[in-house]
Amino acid sequence: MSEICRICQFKLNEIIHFGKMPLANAFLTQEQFDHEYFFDLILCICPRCGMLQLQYQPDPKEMFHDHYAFFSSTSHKMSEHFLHFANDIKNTYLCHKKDSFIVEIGSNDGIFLKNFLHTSIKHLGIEPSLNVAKVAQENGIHTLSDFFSKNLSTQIIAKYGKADVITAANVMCHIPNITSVVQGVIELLHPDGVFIFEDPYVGDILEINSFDQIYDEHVFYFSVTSLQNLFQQFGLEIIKVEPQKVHGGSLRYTVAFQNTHHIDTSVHYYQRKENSQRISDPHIWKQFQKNVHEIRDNFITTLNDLKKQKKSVVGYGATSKSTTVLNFCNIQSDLISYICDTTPIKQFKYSPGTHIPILPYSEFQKNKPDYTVLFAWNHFDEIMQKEIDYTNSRGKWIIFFPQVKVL
Ligand code: DWN
Ligand code: SAH
Repeated sequence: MSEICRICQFKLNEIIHFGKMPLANAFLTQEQFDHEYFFDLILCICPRCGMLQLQYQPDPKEMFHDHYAFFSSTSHKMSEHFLHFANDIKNTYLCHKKDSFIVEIGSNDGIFLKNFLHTSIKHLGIEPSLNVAKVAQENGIHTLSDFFSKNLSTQIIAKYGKADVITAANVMCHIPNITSVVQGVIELLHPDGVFIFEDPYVGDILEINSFDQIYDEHVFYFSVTSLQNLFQQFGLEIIKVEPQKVHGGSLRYTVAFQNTHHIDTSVHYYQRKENSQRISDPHIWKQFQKNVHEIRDNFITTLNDLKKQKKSVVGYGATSKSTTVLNFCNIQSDLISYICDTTPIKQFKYSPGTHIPILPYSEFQKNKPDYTVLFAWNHFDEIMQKEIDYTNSRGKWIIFFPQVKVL
């Protein structure tokens, strides 16, 4: 257990203890039920630097390996999101440079870097989960299958030189030794280069009660304030902050060496906002804790009522996030008969901890249920577009943020 802050070594304050949890992406077979791994999921805050973090995170090698279950390209909207992201970078930072080089940390199946194929921009992805990295490699995307760290950046420089842009999407918040990552970025980044990353924003988690963002892989929950505290120790600064609609509300941070770039007003805007919200104050999180318990009770009551009425209820999207909800609420297959998901590696397995069957999407198409719990709520627009016939034929959706609701 790490009861001290991973960044400033100050004693952490507990915000909420979710109880025992399995690994969010450890979908399993029946034979594996008896050997399932559980750990204590405890969200804490550092009263000194304001960084929210897990008290304990399982070993990264247990989570990211050669059978990692999340493939980024399962969402068309996310593919569009990364196309726009790539175009922004090309237009803002790379168009006037010759021989430019971009590195992505946590490149997964190549959803972002594919936009740099067939251009004059050199690219490299760093992705420790071998099975997803292989998909990228098979599509011609240069990918090194390893965990990014200070040591790795020395090897990258020796082979490819310094990077003009380093990106990371939904990755920085996964890495416990974040100071080694920042040191690696400092070494790898060209003196006038930029490091751009995005992650779910703690302000949105607080605002909409999205407690399902809290699971093993997400060791940190960033605010602008806590990140500034981190970066200033290393001679870096945030020069721009841009809100993103993806993953239930994220922020994109552009970071550079101190005094090399103009600081956008968005940075001051978020700092002031977080100050007035008192986002780093442990007391503010008491209300969040209350809301989370209320959502849990209402969700269980809703599902029990539907069971009494003999309604059919299934889940949509076997997300990592659903592992927290299902285990925290102890929901099993008597309340949700299966979860449909388009990812082959998850299909015909069982959800971690509460063992609900995961079935292919075709099952949902064949037998339309009365009620569907939208576990992939962050892809709401995309899924509503796709399922318009279900909704029009009186299929009901259950969502749980900011509170439990039947649509
Ligand atoms: O941070 C992380 C984010 C980026 O991705 C990782 N730690 C793990 C993962 O989190 P997640 O599993 O909660 O991500 P998603 O994108 O919410 O997962 C969506 C799931 O739903 C996937 O398994 C694919 C599935 N899906 C589907 O079956 N039909 C998704 C869509 C859009 C669909 O139409
Ligand atoms: N960037 C993608 C994937 C996010 S999921 C997207 O936004 O959709 C998190 C990814 O980070 C996984 O593919 C995981 O294997 C990778 N990852 C975890 N720890 C890492 C590390 N230390 N260095 C690089 N990648 C890492």
